[in-house]
Amino acid sequence: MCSLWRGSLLTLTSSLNRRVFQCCRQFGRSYNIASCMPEAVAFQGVSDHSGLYKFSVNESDRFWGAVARQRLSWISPFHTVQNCDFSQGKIKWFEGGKLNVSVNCLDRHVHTCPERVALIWERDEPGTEVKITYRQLLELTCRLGNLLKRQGVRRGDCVTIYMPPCPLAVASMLACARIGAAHNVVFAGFSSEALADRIRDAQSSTVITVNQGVRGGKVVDLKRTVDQAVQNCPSVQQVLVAMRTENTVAMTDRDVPLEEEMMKEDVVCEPVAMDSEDVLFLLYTSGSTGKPKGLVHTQAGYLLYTSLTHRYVFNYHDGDVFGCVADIGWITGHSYIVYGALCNGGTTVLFESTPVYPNPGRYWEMVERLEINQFYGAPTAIRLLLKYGDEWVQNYNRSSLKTLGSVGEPINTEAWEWYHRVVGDGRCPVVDTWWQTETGGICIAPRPADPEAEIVPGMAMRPFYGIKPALLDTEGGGGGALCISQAWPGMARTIHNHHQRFTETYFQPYPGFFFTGDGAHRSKEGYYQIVGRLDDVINVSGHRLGTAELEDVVNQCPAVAESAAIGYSHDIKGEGECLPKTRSGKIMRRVLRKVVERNTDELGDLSTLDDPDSVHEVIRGHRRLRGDGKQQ
Ligand code: 6R9
Repeated sequence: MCSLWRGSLLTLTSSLNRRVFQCCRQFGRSYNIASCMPEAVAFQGVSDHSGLYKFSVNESDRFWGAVARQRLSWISPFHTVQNCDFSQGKIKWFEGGKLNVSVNCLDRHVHTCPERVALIWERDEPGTEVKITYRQLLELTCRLGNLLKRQGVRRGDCVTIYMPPCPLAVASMLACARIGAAHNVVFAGFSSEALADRIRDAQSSTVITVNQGVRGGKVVDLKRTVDQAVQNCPSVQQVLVAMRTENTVAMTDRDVPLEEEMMKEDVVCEPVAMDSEDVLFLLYTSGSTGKPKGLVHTQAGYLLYTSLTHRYVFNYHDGDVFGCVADIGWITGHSYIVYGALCNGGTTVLFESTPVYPNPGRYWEMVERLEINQFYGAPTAIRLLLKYGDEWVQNYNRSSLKTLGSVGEPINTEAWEWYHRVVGDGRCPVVDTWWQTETGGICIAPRPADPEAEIVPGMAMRPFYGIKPALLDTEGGGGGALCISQAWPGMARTIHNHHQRFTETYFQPYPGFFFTGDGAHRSKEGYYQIVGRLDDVINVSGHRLGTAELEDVVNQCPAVAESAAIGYSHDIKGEGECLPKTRSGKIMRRVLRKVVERNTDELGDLSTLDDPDSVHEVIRGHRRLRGDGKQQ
């Protein structure tokens, strides 16, 4: 009896062992799919990352339906997950659903953790950060929402916000969302003409600004720029002015002192039930042609997509401090400083300064002081800091860092390696995230992936859940025009007032696909590498070369801080260290092209340039190189 018992137990344990072993083999590495994404437990047959990815693209309705029901708070449920037709540029998600974005970003966290810090405002003056809890941010938002209503702003109106990163800017965005108005944030480095263009196109009656901005120790008269802009904007009836500095500014009848008036308002503001496809915001982005496009993002799909990518690309967990150093005036600020991070109940940093103020250690001193866990920045800043040497980084404790992110341009291998080895001490995954204003959120990035999956330097690598890339017009070697072959919830819905331009730009070049305007390669492992804008592709002796690849080589030279490669009909003979760059750090190649084509009378719209003088310097340098204009 006893031996029988022992025998059967042995049989039982050995069969269990075998089952466990099979289970591990079947799952590749042994991990629980719930650790990949809790929602995935309900997806039959999904047991690892690649299974989940396949499910997300093959069963896209089921995937997005489940995620939307679980991650967002709905006032009324949606009846249709998606209703999209690329041939008409029709993109609709979660129709029938009603929700309020500010409730998803604020109220529900106030219920569970009112004293959690929502925003850390890293002011220009180092060491003077201000922390705002979820409860405080909800109060600010409600007061502002009530003030906007008192000033006549209605559901469907569009409010232009011209402010540097600060809590009142975030509260302004959320106040619009709360009362059903759209916002149009204009980067507070744009000229009065660029601002006026955007106010006019958005038909705003209300502008919110600050008296002055402070950046890199310099005071900028933002209210004055608004005054100049609104002279040419008949739609504007009022300008709300917050006080960033103590200096008084001239106020007109049109101007409303923001803090003073909002303090008169109630801290409760009833959120409006918005349809999933109502407009959340417009965001203008310069096209390669000149006239900026007001891309339109809507409520539910955008919020869901930014929160999901924020959670899984950066492996963001409750309690982490998320440090994105972009400006709120760009899509990166909208999606990862504001909407994605707050929807996840995150603590998010608002960075007002520059990477080199008061010295090139600023980012890392801030990482130490705020104990930042995810740092998200631009290659252009990384390249700049790399040239100042490792000491500026090593002076500070960066042990809080878990993930490093890069966005905006291809990150060259030298900068990637430095970011990984020096900033991250070789222990943090670096996620090179590819996306656009048009895509709403990150579309290609090394994470999420299987645990421990490899990351190749300088490659965005893996499509996110629901993203199905396609390379068209391929010319052997796996390169081509990067398109996306099915809709995802975060994509832009139209260009404000120009739906035809929307379909022409994004859906007509490759019928049936969304065309990104970028070129990409796919490696034999299936990883994507972005090679830059397609209009920047250089053809040398019949070989298709990406600007990024050339710049990569030039940047290896220690004397070069940054470079931009462009194609023209002569040999490239030298390098410029002074580049026409936009305020977000992108090199304006169309300007360089005009210079080398000697077409300097037709440089086009330069309003987004950080330093317009750089163009003249490039022109002078180019003339010297060509041997003309030697005297200049
Ligand atoms: C998020 C953002 C979009 C354009 C995009 C591409 C370039 C962005 C990139 C990248 C290579 C990356 N871009 N991320 N290129 N690798 N990781 O920057 O939006 O301002 O609209 O610019 O930026 O050319 O098409 P946006």
